[in-house]
Amino acid sequence: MSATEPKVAVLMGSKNDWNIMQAACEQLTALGIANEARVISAHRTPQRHHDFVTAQAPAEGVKVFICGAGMAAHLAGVTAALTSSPVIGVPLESGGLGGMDSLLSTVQMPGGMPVATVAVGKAGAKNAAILAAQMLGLGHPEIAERVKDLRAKQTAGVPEFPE
Ligand code: RP5
Repeated sequence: MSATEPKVAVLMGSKNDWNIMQAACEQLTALGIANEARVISAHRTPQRHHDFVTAQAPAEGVKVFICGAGMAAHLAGVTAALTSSPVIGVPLESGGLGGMDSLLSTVQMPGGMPVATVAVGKAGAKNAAILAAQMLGLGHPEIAERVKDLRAKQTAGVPEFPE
């Protein structure tokens, strides 16, 4: 991967989120997009969060942030507060409320501070990666082509009849 190649940071609030968030990294890798997974908690490691988003990530060429968190999920929102790069939030089901807690925490951002919120859980992690690729594809035609290929293969893989 070259230094000028855009990178996606995949952040998660706990190492316990990795079993779901690895779907984002796998999808990014399948699309040939450089990615880096980091455990960063808005609540437990606020300094690590600040340093990564404001200094390390821009220096590494990160262009889009994907943030997965459960419970009182503030990771995506605080990331959005720290950067003007696009932030995609993946609500995770890790509390006792089936993901409704993290969904509302992630999606209900105040005006002026967007977080593109995707589905709860693994489908959301995968979609976050594809959405990040679509964003990067606006400035990188080769990435846009790979997204088109993915969609075409997906369409071709849907049978017309159940049996
Ligand atoms: C959130 O709290 C994390 O994203 C995780 O989903 C949830 C619980 O964290 P652990 O207690 O499992 O570390 O910050």
